[in-house]
Amino acid sequence: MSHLSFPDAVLPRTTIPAEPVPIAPLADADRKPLTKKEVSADHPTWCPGCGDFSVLALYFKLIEKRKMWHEKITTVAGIGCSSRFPYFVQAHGAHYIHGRALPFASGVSLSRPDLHVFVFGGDGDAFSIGGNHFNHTARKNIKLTYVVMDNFVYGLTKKQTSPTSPVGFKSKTDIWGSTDRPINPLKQALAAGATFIARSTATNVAHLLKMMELAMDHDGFSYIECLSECIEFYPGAFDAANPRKGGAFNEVPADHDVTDEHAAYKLASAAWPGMFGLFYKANLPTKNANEQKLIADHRAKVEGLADWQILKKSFDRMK
Ligand SMILES: Cc1ncc(C[n+]2csc(CCOP(=O)(O)OP(=O)(O)O)c2C)c(N)n1
Ligand code: SF4
Ligand SMILES: [Mg+2]
Repeated sequence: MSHLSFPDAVLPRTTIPAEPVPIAPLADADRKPLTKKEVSADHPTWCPGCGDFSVLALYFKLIEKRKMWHEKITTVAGIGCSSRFPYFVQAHGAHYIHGRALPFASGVSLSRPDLHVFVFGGDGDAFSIGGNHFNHTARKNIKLTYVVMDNFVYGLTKKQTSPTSPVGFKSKTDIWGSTDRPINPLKQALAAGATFIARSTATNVAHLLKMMELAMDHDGFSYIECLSECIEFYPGAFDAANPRKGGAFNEVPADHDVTDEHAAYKLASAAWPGMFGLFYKANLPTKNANEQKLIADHRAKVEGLADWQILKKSFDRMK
């Protein structure tokens, strides 16, 4: 007996089936909603009191409420304090390159129609380095939800002026105060062709959750501008929008026609602290649907053909 063989008495008695036995997947109706404990990963490394905590907590709530399962949750971000988001979600996701979260998320969205992709990030990631991608993802109407946690500053790199910092904001890049007019993210989203535009704040949790649900249900590019305070480098930035700090949370008027682009633009021009709610929603074809149609049309043209016949057709076209 070689040292590699075993006497019969110690051989395992389990019979290995020739074919793996498939485990029947649980029907969605039989699955329990994921709790925060089941979907939260590493302990968030944000500063205590950072507005981003509440956005994360609401995302967990949304996952539970809308019965999203681990295999369907896709959270993408770029770089920044806010962009650490996917680290803290125990599911699929990517912490991608600075400003490039949207192209990455677009690829996921276009190739996996069964998923709803969420993208989270900051004002620098969205409107500085990622500004071009914001415009193109909006105009292409790629189905995903983008929540910009806007704190009017670069938090991760310790206080530089961002595209949304107000004139006069003193930072490491503008020690005498910024002289550049900030962008208005709502107007930019409208001009770029976004088909869902909402505004909320991390301090009004019921409102933000409602906006996230509406955004998720939108068939197209849904954008939420969410004020989220950086208590370290811009404390008090959003007090004017917080009734608990003596401010006013002015909602978009109930009679606002969300399909009216010009009315949305006008509302987006309201004086600081502006309005909160759904500004604009249009039902237009998504790139996802357009691409699926293109693929289906091409497949129909070559149905039943062998690979060599498809190749020959291509060569014939080139003649
Ligand atoms: C290509 C590149 N340029 C610059 C940086 C440095 N950087 C990291 S995060 C950041 C800005 C983050 O600001 P924001 O998106 O507003 O996120 P916040 O930290 O405020 O949440 C910058 C400039 C980088 N990581 N990569
Ligand atoms: S630096 Fe600002 S944005 Fe970053 S974690 Fe701290 S409070 Fe939040
Ligand atoms: Mg920021």
